[in-house]
Amino acid sequence: MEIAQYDAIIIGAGISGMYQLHRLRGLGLSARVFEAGDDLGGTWYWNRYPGCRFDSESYSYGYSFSDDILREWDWSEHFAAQPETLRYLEFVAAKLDLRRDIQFGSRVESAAYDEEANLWEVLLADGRSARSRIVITAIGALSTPVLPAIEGIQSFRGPAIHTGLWPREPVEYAGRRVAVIGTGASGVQVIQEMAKVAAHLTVFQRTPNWCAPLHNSPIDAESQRRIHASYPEIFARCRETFGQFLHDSDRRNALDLSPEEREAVWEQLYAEPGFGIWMANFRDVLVSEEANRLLSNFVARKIRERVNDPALAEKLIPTDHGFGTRRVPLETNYYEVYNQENVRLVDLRDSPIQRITPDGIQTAAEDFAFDLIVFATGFDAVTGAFDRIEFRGAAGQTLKEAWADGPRTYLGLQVPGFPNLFTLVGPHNSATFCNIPRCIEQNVDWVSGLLAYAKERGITRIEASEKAADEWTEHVHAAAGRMLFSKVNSWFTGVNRNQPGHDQRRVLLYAGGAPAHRQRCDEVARDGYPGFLLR
Ligand code: N01
Repeated sequence: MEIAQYDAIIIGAGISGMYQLHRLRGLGLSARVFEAGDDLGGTWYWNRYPGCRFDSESYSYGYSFSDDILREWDWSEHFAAQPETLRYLEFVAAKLDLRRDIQFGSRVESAAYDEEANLWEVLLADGRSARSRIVITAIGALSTPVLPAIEGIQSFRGPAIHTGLWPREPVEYAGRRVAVIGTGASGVQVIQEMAKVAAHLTVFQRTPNWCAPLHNSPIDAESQRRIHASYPEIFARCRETFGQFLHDSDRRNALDLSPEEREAVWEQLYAEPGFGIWMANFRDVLVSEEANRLLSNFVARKIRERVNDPALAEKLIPTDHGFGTRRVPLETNYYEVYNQENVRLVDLRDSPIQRITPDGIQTAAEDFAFDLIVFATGFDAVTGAFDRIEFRGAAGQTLKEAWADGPRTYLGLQVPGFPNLFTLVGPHNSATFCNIPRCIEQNVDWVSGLLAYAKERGITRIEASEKAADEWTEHVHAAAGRMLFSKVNSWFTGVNRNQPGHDQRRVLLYAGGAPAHRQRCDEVARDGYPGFLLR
């Protein structure tokens, strides 16, 4: 059987894979996208749980590269829900005629570099294979769902579904007895949605998170007109902010202001839509324990005001980490849900789950019966999607082995020993800590620039040097070390209590900010790609 060969193979047909395909076509390269799902959309294909929506302003999230796409698409809400985002990505795919180069239902199992041929051999789960000179991973940072390590998990008789593997068919929850395990961003969204109609909703919380109001609203005709007229300013603003959100940090320090002055700012941020309370806050609140404590006290007061039962409010207030040191779930009436008769919080710190039974969940204190269990238990973040594929590099070493002591990359985009392999959304580049399509576009554009440079010069082998990777990795560690989040267990630091070997914190994210990452990448491009061995 003849093995298909392409200039480039892209793994994943989400936001990054779709745009990368478009750019490779523009370079005149043949490309094939292998996508595990039956359709495109990545995150927005898999996470179709009730309540799933943006925490980024819709118009700051869409692709910026095409005036036609911008002109022809109207977002209906300031923070659009998942079905609309998926429709948007389908619209983009149709507009750019992307589907003809995407192969669905094609999970990549391994990719091995053949030094002699200077080609990657990519093997799919169904046994088919293909070859290419270049492999580009577009596999997401939060795409490997993890079920909780709870005894009896397979024994439950009813539907038991992870938020990140939500089926296309409707799941009945109105009038049912529902359990939700997990209170991260996914849990919060699903809880506040299902609580509206479930007969009874029981939330199993192990660690409370600091949540803040989303303040979503429909986009009226006048706002729509203004958004369309100001796309250049919207994207220019995003380019300059730390996480490429519309919210830019306040240059002042909370600790330099009087209590009245900083409280006035916090009141305003808490009342504004989106991530302002996290991203537009004083610049010391995510680096100074004292400033962070003051902000946490402010948000704790808000939670106490919103939850009627004072003892319950205390259970919802984090005590083991400060505001913003884990990803802040944005919410709509999340805290008020706990004032409803049909909702109950089970604090697993008081009574841990012992097992899942055919009828429901058993804690140390009680037996619960359910019709549906929702696992909002998160992902094997950032490196999980890489670990699922066996990447074998030039010296026969696997990527998993190369990253055994933590990821080591150059610019978060390449790894020594893995020539012509590019990681669009992966450890140590800004995309994992970003209004993600903004950083995706940045990374895709940069990789495409490098491939164009190589094509013009007849370069067929691109590999990051050991020295460049050491320096970048050291820089990434130093940037993370300054931030309070690096001292907290969460997916940011790679801690996952459901997975053996994931109990130590690792440096996964680039915390130097998206503008700094772009500047560094642009300098490298301008200077002829120092740090890469080009042949
Ligand atoms: O996952 P998480 P997520 N028993 O890891 C709990 C993005 N996102 O899917 O903290 C009981 O944050 C776990 O408890 P603990 C966003 O970047 C974006 O919610 O480990 N509980 C935690 O509460 C987000 O940060 C959007 O003690 C268990 C929860 O499950 C990222 O995805 C929307 C448990 C997991 O929280 C991940 O969010 C949604 C167990 N055995 C997500 N195991 C938007 O943009 C785990 N937990 C809108």
